[in-house]
This record gives sequence, C-alpha cells and structure tokens, in this order.
Amino acid sequence: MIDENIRKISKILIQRPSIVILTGAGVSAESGVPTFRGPDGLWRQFRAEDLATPEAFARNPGLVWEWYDWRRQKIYNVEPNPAHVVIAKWEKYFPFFVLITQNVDGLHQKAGSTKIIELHGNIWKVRCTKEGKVFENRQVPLSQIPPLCPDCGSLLRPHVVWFGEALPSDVFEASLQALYHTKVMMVIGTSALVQPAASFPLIAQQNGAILIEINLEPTPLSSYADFTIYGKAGKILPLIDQLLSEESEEKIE
Ligand code: BJW
Repeated sequence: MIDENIRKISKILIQRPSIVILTGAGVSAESGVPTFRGPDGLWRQFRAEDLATPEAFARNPGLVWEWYDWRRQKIYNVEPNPAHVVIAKWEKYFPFFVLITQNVDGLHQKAGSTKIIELHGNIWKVRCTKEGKVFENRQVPLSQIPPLCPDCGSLLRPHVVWFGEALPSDVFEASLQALYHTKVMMVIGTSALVQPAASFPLIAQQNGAILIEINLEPTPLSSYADFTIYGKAGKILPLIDQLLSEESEEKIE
C-alpha cells in the first residue's frame, strides 16, 4: 500500500518537473557508510573539534589523517544503494535537475550522477596546503601518513570542508542559482543541523519551491516542509520513481 503523500509527491513532480535534491549522510547509510549524528554516528565516537577543523589539522595532521585513512578504508568497497540509483536516473528525467550533496563519499557519482554539486568536498581527493592543487587519491591504506604533495613535498590535506571553513565560493554560488530556480526542493537524509546547507531548503521554499523531506525522523526542517515522508531513502525513492514511470506510461498511451 503506497502512502497517499507519496502519490501526491509524484503528481507534483510531474506537474513541476524542476527539482533540486539536497542529500546528506542518510542517503549513504543503507550502503554501509556511517552517518555523523545517528546512534552509530561518527560524532558519537569522535570529537569534531579534534578531527574536522583547521585548528585540529594544524595541531596534529597525523591524527587527522589517521582518522580519514580509517574512514577511507571503511568505505572503499561500498556500493550505491537504490536511493543513489533513482537520483542518478532522475537527472535525465527532469528538464531542470541539480543534485547538491553534503556527502564526501563519491557514491552519487558511482551511481552515475553527473549534475552534482559537492558542498563539503570529496574524501577521495587531497589538496596541497601550500599551492592549493587538488589531486585524486584512492590509495587505501595510505602509504604515508601524513601524505605529502607529489609536486612540491608540502603537506597534503583532505579536500573536504571542515567546521569553521567557508564553502568554496563557486560551489556556494552554483547552489544558490539552483535554489532560486527550482520548483521542487527535495531534502533527503540530512539532520539539517549544519549550516549553510541547512538553510538551502528554506531559500528554495522562499523562492516558490515546494519543500519535500525524506528522513527516518523529524529534523528542524520538518515543520517547514510541505511534505515529510518518514522512512528509508532506499525504499521511498524507488516508490516515487515507480509512480513517475507509471504516470509517464499513461501519458504516452
Ligand atoms: C536516513 C537514513 C535513511 C539515516 N534514509 N534518512 C549558523 C548557526 C550556527 C552555526 C553555524 C552557522 N553558520 C556556520 C556555523 C558553523 C558550522 C555549523 O553549521 N555548525 C552547526 C553544527 C552548529 N558550519 C560551518 O562551520 C560551515 N562553514 C561555514 O559556515 O563557514 C562560514 C565561513 C564564512 C567565511 C569564512 C569562514 C567561515 C562548514 C560546515 C562543514 C561541515 N563538514 C562536515 C565534515 C565534512 C568532511 C568529512 O566528512 O569529514 O560535513 S561535518 C558533517 O556534517 C559533514 C556532513 O556533510 C554534515 C551534515 O551531516 P548530515 O549529512 O546531515 O548527516 P547526519 O549524520 O547529521 O544526519 C543523517 C540524517 O540521515 C539523520 O537525520 C538521519 O535520521 C537520516 N537517516 N539513515 C533517510 N536510510
């Protein structure tokens, strides 16, 4: 039995085929990637202040790199789940489509997504602390901790956005443009606690978008959302997709 709200959402998507999707760690949870704030979340085991700030890296780059090396090993073999697959499919379905992800795991790309803005960077990239050059790096485990720049020998850092760091301006601008333009804003698997991403859905809504949230539990966004569906992203998205396909077939007949 499909929830009535899921039917309503699929109808809205057909009437307004213009969508921005904001994803968070919950989208990758069913692939086995740890979330940050859930019962087994990373921030239950580790202090963000010790591992995910520029100050922590300046104090002890080796410790920070050991943590990133451990996380990279943990997720090296994970695969996209049905939520990633549906999102990748939708970029070809909707005339206007932008995926904004807070995730650094690269699973959206592995599922085939190309119209993607990575807000918080990518755990498979490293950046030279001296010259700012970015390199892809998939070595697991790292042969040297902390790793050094192959060009100039300076310290490399993970190419991610830590607390207290600004998002890259091009990434921020591109997100804003998408938020101003979209008619539907779908927020999936984020606790909506980390700024500025947490404000993005409200910016889209204030510009006329219908706000849809998919999460296991209520978040600070839930009271603003036009529709909230509680459940696993890997279950809900295929249901919406199934209804979209059925409606499209009806249109063709
Ligand atoms: C499921 C599910 C399933 C589970 N299906 N759902 C304004 C007010 C207050 C504070 C600030 C503010 N502005 C800035 C700040 C400070 C800070 C901030 O927001 N702090 C708050 C926490 C209080 N923000 C920043 O510092 C940001 N920078 C900034 O604003 O700079 C300003 C500046 C301007 C100019 C100069 C200098 C500075 C940067 C934030 C960077 C965040 N970085 C991290 C680490 C990335 C790298 C790494 O991975 O190591 O990003 S922290 C972490 O949180 C990570 C995530 O992307 C981010 C969000 O987490 P997410 O994705 O929401 O995960 P969870 O675990 O929280 O939630 C999972 C959800 O999924 C849950 O709701 C589950 O229920 C659900 N779920 N399974 C559906 N199967």
